[in-house]
Amino acid sequence: ASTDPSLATPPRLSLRTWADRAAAGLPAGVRGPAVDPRGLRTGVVHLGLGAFTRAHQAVCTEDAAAATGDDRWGVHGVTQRSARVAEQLAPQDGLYGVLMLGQDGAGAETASLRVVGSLREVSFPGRDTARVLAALAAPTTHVVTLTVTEKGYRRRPDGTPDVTDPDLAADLAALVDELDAPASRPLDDAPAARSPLGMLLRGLARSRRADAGPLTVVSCDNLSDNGHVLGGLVHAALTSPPVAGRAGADALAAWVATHVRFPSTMVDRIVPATTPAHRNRAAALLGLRDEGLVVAEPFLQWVVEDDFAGPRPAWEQAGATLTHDVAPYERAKLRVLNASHSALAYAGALRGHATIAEAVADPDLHALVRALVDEDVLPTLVAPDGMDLPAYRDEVLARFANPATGHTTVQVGMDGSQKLPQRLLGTVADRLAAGAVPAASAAVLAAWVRWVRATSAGTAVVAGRAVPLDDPLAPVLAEALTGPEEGLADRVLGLRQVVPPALAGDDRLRDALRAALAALPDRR
Ligand code: CS2
Repeated sequence: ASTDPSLATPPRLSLRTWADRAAAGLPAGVRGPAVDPRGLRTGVVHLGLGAFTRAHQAVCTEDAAAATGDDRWGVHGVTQRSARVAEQLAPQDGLYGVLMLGQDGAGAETASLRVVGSLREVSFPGRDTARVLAALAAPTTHVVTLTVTEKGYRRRPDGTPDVTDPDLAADLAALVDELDAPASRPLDDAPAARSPLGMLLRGLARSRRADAGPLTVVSCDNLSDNGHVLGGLVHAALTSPPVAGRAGADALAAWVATHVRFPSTMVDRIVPATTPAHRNRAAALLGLRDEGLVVAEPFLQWVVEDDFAGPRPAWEQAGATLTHDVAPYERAKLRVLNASHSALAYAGALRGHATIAEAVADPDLHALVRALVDEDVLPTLVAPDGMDLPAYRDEVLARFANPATGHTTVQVGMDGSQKLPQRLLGTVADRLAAGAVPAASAAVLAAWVRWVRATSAGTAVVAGRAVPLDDPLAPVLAEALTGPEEGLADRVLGLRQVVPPALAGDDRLRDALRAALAALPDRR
């Protein structure tokens, strides 16, 4: 039987198939790498090779290389726990597409695709730790970037690293072993790194040992003050047990203090999980199958603290803002965008809305977000240079309303215990300190609590599917937050891993949360 050739799976994206495709002429809306990937050397190691960095930093880094002709800035991407992304990208020579989905002025959907070539090497720690450590210690590596999500930092509420975390503990043991090793001992049998912080610390130790020169470590996660948080974790890990007191630990801490910088950054781009439908759509545009495809809205923003120990890509030539003070940008983004996102995720999912776009179109939820931003958040912000905060709010809500990306409430709702302290509880603390009761923030907290209860009880259903609780603290949350209504607000505020002590004892917050929980009963 003959098969219809139009139904055959198209060939896989790679340097060769891409070159053939480009030679045959590209359709409108499809473009290739801004630089020839084969000409790039590796100057950046990225820890946490998820979808976000592929749609954000890797794009800016490529554009910076294209704008300057500087070929030092290929990226070596390192996955976290799974080999999947490495397996998707290795057969594609690191090439992947960014499918940009938006809306034109008349509300019609727009789609374009860009193949990115800045990712030159891909590693999976379970297999390639020695290779990653060597890359971190290479004199040609000047910048390490990270997107490892909030939970990836293994940070205790007091800002110190959680050395009881088994993965970090294993990495610290490996670090101690290497610090104790005589300079003559070869280090090529390194155990696999299990945590991003552990990989970084071990890489820094190797870098010092190799006298590889200065290094800049750039956190690109949604943590307030992310650079200082990461620098603080590195410092604390090196100056407390089990590492402190080892021969070499003090020297390494001192070397880090003089050779390594940890600038803060604000990153922004909505990047939903890639679905099979997205892949089919990209294949239709590209004529090639792309297993590494990522999806993004058209918007992209990056604000980077200009505090580098050595050379860096000229990201300012690729649309990034280099500044001496990232904090006001970061705070505005976390408190306006991310807090509203979480509000829509929890309140939306509880109402059965599958996507953020559906949730923000629900008048009650739109009103909740407006109250959150206008009454609680905006009074806590100082506008960064040239920024109009109400206009920023409107732009954020318009981005949320873009239905094209299909960003889901369930995706944004995951890891609430890690996200809410960063995006919501700072606002709450500031409003209480100013003598105001943040009622809308309490309503968002209540929505999270209802979502935790529903997901742990198995009664959360979105788009016809039961949704489980997806949170690294799931057992703790289920234990504390399920059960009787009586005392629920106290149990929420008593969550030490989530709620800082100053808020836990605040009667005004307790009353506001009680009222909010009463107004939003469990759904059955
Ligand atoms: C979202 C963010 O999933 C989430 O928690 O709020 O990933 C958000 O899409 C990005 O921060 C946008 O820059």
